[in-house]
Amino acid sequence: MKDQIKLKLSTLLNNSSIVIQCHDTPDADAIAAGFALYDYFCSLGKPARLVYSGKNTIDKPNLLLMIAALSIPIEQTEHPHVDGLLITVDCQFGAGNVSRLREDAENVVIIDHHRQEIFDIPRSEVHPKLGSCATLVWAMLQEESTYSIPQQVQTALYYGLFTDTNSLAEVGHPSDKDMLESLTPDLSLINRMKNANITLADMETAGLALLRTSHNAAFNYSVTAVKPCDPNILGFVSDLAIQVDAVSSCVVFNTINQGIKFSVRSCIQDVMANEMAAFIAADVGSGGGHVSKAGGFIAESALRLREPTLSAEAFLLKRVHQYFTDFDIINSRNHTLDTTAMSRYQKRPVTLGYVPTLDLTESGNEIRVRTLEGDVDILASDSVYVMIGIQGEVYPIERAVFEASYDPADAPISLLAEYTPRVYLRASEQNFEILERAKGCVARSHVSVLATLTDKPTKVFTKWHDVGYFAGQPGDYLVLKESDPNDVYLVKSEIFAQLYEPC
Ligand SMILES: [Mn+2]
Repeated sequence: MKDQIKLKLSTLLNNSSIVIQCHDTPDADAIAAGFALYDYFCSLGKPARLVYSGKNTIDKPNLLLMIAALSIPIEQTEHPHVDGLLITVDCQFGAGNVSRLREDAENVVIIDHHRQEIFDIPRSEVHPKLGSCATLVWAMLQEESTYSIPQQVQTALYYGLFTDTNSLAEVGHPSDKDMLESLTPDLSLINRMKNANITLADMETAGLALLRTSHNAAFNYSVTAVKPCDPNILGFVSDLAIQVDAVSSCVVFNTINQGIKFSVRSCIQDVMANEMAAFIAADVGSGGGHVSKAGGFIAESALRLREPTLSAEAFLLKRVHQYFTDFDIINSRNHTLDTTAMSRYQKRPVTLGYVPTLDLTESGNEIRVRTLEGDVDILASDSVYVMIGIQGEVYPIERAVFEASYDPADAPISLLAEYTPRVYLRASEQNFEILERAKGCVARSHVSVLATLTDKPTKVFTKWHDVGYFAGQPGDYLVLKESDPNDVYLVKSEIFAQLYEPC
């Protein structure tokens, strides 16, 4: 995470005053992220204000409780312009869900985790894969050694992620997990807020939504539209829908806050909820989570550009149906690929990383490696090594296979990864970046493969993974190892040329 953040908060301290603005009709995540920034600046003696605008005054019981119990000094303002630095959190200055507190875009900073829709503000930190804006601010605060996060701010950050991910059910990004493990929130307050979250009107909305479910019997999916309400209702309805025998994956959505918020659930291997959520939001928003529960958000403005005449419901139904009809599914153990149409390539001598598991901990101990794709648990043993690919993917490899396929290399390892994998050792309560212990290695070049460009979204069930699959977009490469025709996998278009060359 930290190598992805360009803006250091301490560089903003030279402004004489700072206004932090949440989106209109603020939610817990916007308030939490704003409050953490407010506390950071104030603790370093910088005058700051935490504000929101728009016609709706905060009135949800859980938010009122959060603000009172954590002493969050948020104010509603209609002042048309502010001096000093303006930071918009959980939203983007100039977008439709946040009132403009200033005519020009000068001295503005954006800190947000939605899909980028404003491109003319140079100081923007926009990370759409994160579960909450609270996570982003937390990661930025990790870079500030002069500041340690007080407990009421920790509680706010925790609650921001909690409410943005359907009570943590849809958490998927490794940085979200890192933050959860590092915080010590006031759990009794979290519990009180959790039980003041849904109104009687929300409950009635959930009941009505259940009557408006459309079901597809060919693919066993359902789509449910919910009237505007608390986003947690989406999780509640989808958790119920997935229990129906004729439903093996479902999408529940509503339109709020200038966009579409949706939850995805799946209980079958052929559909990973996080990957389905990313597919639904592709080009118009962001989606993610984990294999059985996920969610996402689509910005109204992006949807209008792409599909000017479709309603939100029609768009959702179209994308969901596309998801079930567009994919090629390839099972590597049992495929009928036409290898005569594929070209021959060999592996380039790229430096990968490896660590013998006994360099990390004693034999028999559990090693958890946290990656962008999820946590990988490995048992330490003399015969198991850990491999680290150039995109930060991590997988165990038999020592004997490693020694037959790779040569040690002195060249440094560099990753093109959004998140540098971390090692968690429960036995000794340590955690650190895996690259600190990794050595370099290079594949022996005699490995040759057959590969072809895909022209459709493709799911590949590899021989290495019993659960789940790899999902690729058109333009990715489908690769088959010549020495083992059952070893089929996908390589992202942007890294294929770095890993393989024609032969
Ligand atoms: Mn948010």
